[in-house]
Amino acid sequence: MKIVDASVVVASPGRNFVTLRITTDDGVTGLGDATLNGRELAVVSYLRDHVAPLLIGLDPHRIEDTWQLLYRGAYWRRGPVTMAAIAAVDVALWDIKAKVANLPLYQLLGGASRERVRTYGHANGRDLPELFESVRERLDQGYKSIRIQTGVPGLKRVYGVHGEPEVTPDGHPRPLVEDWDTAAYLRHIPTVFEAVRSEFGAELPLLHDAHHRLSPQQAARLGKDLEPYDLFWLEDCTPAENQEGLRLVRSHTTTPLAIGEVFNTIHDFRTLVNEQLIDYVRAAVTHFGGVSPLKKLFDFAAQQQIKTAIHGPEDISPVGMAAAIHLDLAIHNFGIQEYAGYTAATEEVFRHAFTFDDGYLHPGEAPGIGVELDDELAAAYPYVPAYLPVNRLADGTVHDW
Ligand code: EZ4
Ligand code: CO
Repeated sequence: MKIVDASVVVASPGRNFVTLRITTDDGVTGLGDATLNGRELAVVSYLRDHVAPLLIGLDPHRIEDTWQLLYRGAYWRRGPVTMAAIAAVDVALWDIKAKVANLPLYQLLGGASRERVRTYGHANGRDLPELFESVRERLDQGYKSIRIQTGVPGLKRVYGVHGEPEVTPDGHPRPLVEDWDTAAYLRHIPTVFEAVRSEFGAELPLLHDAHHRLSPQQAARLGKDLEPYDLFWLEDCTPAENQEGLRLVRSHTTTPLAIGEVFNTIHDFRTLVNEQLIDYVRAAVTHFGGVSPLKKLFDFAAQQQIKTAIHGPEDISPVGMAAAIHLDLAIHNFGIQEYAGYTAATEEVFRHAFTFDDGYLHPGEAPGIGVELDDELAAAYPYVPAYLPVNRLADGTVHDW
């Protein structure tokens, strides 16, 4: 069996998605997600110009060898563009292998370790009434665990509470500018969790994403202040390139910690895992080089009683999400899966076997990862230039977003 084609489809059914399709001489096809929010076309070029020509003629069954060839063969290691491109190849090859075996991918990863995959959803609100309404909406949809994000008094726009996109006079989009004040945030968030607990009770698992905005000392204080509200986790409390910074946070609080959605190799987690500084590893299949390296990370994390929580925002395509759900079902140290859901247009472009029911996901029993891309429909949603927001302090200084 040989690879005869590797092509990239860019579609924007509500937001941009980049999908790789690999085709074999037997006519079997596999899909991989290569979406890197705000930098999509860099990965498109990496795949089209540099990777696709190398794949032609290779044996699609040699997944590990192809992964090593792309990772080591580039010489230039790591980074989100490279690792998103390699991820798309890895997942497309797993899709092909599982289709040829006539098995859903999770069966090739060891088979099911559970019946269904627990999820959490996002609740957002500018103020408490809006937030409570959002929580109720998620509960009505079946979610059993909920991430809480709110506005902060005095700030106009904060992560998770969406604003209007901005456009230059010549029509090119600009990143939305949000504003930030760490002191106001640290004062406000514990009052939000107190209110949510008194409205929704002690048992509802609650999460919060600090989105890389705090120093280790500030994160330690927030973790302590949130202890009475029994969080499921506090996410990305610091920009964790400085892994050693988590020692300070960890030594001051028992609030569980989750980190890793912007990481792209196991090396980014080395100190965090070896010293058991976090409780959940949060890398995405799409940004971490695929199912193959993510499984290695999860096995490494398991040795320190660390669980998994694959990144699953709206900007991971249903292809990347499907791969995640197969892995979630198969591994032993699964923790929880983030699942933001998709627009109706996205659901039409990407037909998927995975299901969301009563707050739980299941990958389905279709051979492969169980996703088909409708090219004709995809072509009706061309690429739309778009950026992630940026953050500035009151004096104009850029802050982490
Ligand atoms: O901001 O994926 O936990 N989820 C997140 C996401 C990220 C986006 C960036 O593209 O933090 O919403
Ligand atoms: Co996050």
